[in-house]
Amino acid sequence: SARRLRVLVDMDGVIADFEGGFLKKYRARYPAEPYVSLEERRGFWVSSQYGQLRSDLCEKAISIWESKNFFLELDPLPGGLAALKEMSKMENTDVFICTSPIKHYHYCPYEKYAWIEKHLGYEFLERTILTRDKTLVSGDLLIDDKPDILGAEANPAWEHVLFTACHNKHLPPCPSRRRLLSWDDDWRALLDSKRR
Ligand code: BVP
Repeated sequence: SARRLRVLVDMDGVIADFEGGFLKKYRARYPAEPYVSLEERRGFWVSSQYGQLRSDLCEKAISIWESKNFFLELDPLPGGLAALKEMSKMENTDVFICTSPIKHYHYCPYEKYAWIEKHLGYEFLERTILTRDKTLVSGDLLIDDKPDILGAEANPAWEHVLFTACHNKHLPPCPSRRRLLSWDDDWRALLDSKRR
């Protein structure tokens, strides 16, 4: 069929290692403070879990991703860059990175563009969407590690496929929600399931 498939891929927790980068820099900056290991992570919001550990740790956590070079220096997650590059070369397929920058805007939006240019090339900036509301973006698939993706549009065009991350791997199985366990999982079959 000539119909093109549009795939939206989240950045933090899907192609960039936000959780690993956070924990490494938090422990370096606050070596005497308690922390949450990746095994113990529950819930999407790192800041909430640190705030529950001890109330003052919420703002200490936030200080990490509000710092210069936090987003720029995130490591790529295994297989993510290769998957995006392969997807972008597939016939009848349009791939976009769809990511929500933090509202502390001094570094994050710039560094997200710089990270994408560094790891995927300048041309991929043409395929980059920064938005705080992913429900307004139309696509066939949204591959994202955040369990609840809400916004102004109550019925988004995409099917949200939950990308497994340390914070969501313990959620009870939900029959109506498909998962991608990692980039070693069969993402090609997932794309094919949406073609017609
Ligand atoms: O830019 C990331 C980090 C930030 O939210 C954005 C999530 O974007 P998407 O993955 O949905 O595209 N972020 C912020 C906080 C706390 C803020 Br207070 C957090 O705990 N975790 C987190 O990822």
